[in-house]
Amino acid sequence: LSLLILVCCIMTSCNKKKEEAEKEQVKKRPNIVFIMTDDHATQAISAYGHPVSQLAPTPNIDRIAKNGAKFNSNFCTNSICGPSRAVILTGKHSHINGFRMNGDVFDGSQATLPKYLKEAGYRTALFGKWHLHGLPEGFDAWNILVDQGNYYNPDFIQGKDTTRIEGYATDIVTEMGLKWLKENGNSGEPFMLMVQHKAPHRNWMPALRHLNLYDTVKFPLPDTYYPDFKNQVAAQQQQQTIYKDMYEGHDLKMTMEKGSDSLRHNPWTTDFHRMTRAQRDTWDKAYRSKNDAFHDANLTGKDLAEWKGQRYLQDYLATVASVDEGVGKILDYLEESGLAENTIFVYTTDQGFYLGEKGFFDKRFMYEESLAMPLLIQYPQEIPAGSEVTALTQNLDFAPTFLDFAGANIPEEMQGKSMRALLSQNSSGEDFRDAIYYHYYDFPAFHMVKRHYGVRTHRYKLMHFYDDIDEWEMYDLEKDPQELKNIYEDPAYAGIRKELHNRLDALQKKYQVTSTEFEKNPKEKIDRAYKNFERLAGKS
Ligand code: SGN
Ligand code: CA
Repeated sequence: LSLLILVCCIMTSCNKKKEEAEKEQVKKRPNIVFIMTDDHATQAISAYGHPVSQLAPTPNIDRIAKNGAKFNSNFCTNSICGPSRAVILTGKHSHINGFRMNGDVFDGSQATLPKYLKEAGYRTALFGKWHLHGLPEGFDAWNILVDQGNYYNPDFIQGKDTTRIEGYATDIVTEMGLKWLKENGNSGEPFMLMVQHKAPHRNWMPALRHLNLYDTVKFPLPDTYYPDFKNQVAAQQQQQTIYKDMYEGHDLKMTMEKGSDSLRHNPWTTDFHRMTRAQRDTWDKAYRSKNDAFHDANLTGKDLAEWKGQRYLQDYLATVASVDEGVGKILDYLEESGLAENTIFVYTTDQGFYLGEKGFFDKRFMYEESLAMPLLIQYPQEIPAGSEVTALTQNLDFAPTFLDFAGANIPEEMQGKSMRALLSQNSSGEDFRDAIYYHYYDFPAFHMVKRHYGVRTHRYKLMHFYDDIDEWEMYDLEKDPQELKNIYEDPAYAGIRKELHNRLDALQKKYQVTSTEFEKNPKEKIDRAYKNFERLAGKS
């Protein structure tokens, strides 16, 4: 009997040791804090060096670049909100995960990053913008903004309840993330926390403390502010030009006349009407003198167009200020609590954005500003401080990368690649991928950017706009980084054009793009949409 007891004791102690060792293993797996904003242009992050961002710096976001890696050629696969988020969750292109455009409903039953991480023993949490319709799956805790979310006093969905929370969306979402971190960060299990802001999405409403932040700053407008769109038919027909398509009230916060606080064209009651009286009073007071100065100036023509560009940049960048403060708060907490060392900290946004390049706001096009996504990652244990990654990476690669770091299996069916080796070896990654594939579907829709797909290599880009037009565009990004000269018909580039077509065909084959992906819309539907948007803009 005593022998039996002895054997039992040894076995129990062995098991305990094993359990402890396993726990230790689990503990060592990195946490992931993923902060994603909505529509944050690379040009508006000072670590990327664009002149606009130098006048409106983002010191906290820049900390990540200093401590870790900055990606210089990171791109989305489909430059629009819901689709980018679906790609990030699944590691699969839009035509495979089924979420091609904003109106689609995400099939939540499919395998996703949080589900895989949960299986691997991670705790998972999500706060803020979801925008995939349906409710999140695979998260232990979540609280999401309704649809696009509102800047002031936004409605949140948690479980079955929808609740309006008084305050400013960016601050509320940051606090939700922090609270969860404080309660769960040191539980011993690894975790993934996703903090997803509305800012700096349209209609660019800054926090009350930032309403006058950039009033005295004159931001440089791009030298492509007045393009001629020669041989760029889709660009000729878009509706996202600052000085033609912004709503003077809703977007630019312009008032009817001097001394008045009533907004000019503002087709929705959703944004300003939900402010409390006190919030609205502070708001009106802050905008009154700058709006009155505008009325006094009597601007027309280019002066007016440029004034609008300035107002847009001032508001847009002021919404970024609270994002940056929030990032700082979360970074501070990770450092103070000792969690930073073992946490992969990611800052990104759902797609790029225009700050007046080609006269544009919004995104959607496969041109550089909206194709590019800022991406900064720090992880002191594996990523050398101050790294720069020039490999052609995509949002498609996020899920495989996080699973790789978590020591979990990367499912075969994921179409992206782990970027872990790029990060840990600080290799230039020239051979990581020689070309990326892109496909945008959301037409006819807001801003009327035509459906298109294409390929981008390190140096060239080829794209095809289809549906109610049939137009090819090609750019030499080394000679023409602003993509002003369409060289598709240029005989000097005939060889390269052929090569790019071959690459495109090969990528479509690799990613299983079938002919059903190129469906055209009925002409009546397109005509109706043009009319509807004209009416909404107050032009007819
Ligand atoms: C809203 C915006 C559009 C924007 C889409 C998609 N208009 O409709 O300007 O392109 O969202 O944005 S708004 O006046 O209602 O804000 S996305 O980031 O969600 O894809
Ligand atoms: Ca977006």
